[in-house]
Amino acid sequence: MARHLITAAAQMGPIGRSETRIDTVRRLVAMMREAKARGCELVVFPELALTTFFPRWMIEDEAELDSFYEAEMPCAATMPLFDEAQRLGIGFNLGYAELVEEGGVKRRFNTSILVDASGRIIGKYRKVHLPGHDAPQAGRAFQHLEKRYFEPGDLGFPVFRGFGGVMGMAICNDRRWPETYRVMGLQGVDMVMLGYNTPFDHTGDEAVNSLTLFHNHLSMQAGAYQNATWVVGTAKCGTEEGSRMGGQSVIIAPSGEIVAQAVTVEDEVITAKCDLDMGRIYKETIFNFARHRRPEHYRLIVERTGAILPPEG
Ligand code: CDT
Repeated sequence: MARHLITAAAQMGPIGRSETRIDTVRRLVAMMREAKARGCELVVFPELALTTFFPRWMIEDEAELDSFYEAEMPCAATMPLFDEAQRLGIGFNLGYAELVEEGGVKRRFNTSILVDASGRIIGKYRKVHLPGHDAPQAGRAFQHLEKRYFEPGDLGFPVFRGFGGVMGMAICNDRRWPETYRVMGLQGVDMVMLGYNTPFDHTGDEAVNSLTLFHNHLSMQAGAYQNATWVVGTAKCGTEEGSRMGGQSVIIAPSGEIVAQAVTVEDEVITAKCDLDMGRIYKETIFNFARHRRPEHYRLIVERTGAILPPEG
């Protein structure tokens, strides 16, 4: 029997700094309903989907900084999303800033969760690859202070059984690193869900910045194909508090082909009927890892040269 999973990427337009969780959750619920009306069983929301992308600012007041994080999930403000998921019988993947208190010490993560159709959290992931800086950079219109506001995820890249397959999560900058997909690929992942917030000015170099949308798809399409997995990439985009961010949310098949793509930079739901068995042909042939990967040789090459770079001269 084919394993079809009708999946939505629920792209978000900007969230203003003063927007409340209640307003934002209302937007998420509206898109969840639209996804359900289109027959979806799973909806993927963006990274940090409950607030504006606050790492663009240096925030010195701790109480103000804390206000962007969730100390509980669900809490009163996010409960309507869980209730609606349960009522509709639809699962979701949600990104948010997580605050944990351990022995009186605050720990902060850029987190996403996977919630099943009964409203139960069945998986959690904490972003491993944190871009940007830990201190403000001179001369920038917008900062990117993820290294200041989060610590690297400590959960690895786990996969979860659910939705008829093997499900994995990644968050934004993770999508640019082959290791992200490969670690999940080695665990037989069928679908990687990831949300992103990608400002166009993220490198400070105009030529590179102009390739922002190309690199967005390039990374995810390569990750999908090379690991024979579906990838659902969902943006928060548009001009948020003056910062322009890329959209073009996509659903990508294990062939590397884009099967659905957002055309606005606003709240927009895109859907696809994803055959979770579509990756099997690739997993059994060209990307049969057990037969064709040569990890012992990769290690030998690094050991012999003493480095990854070729020797000089
Ligand atoms: N949110 C996030 O990870 N954004 C980065 C761009 C900023 S790099 C300073 C990304 O890789 O899309």
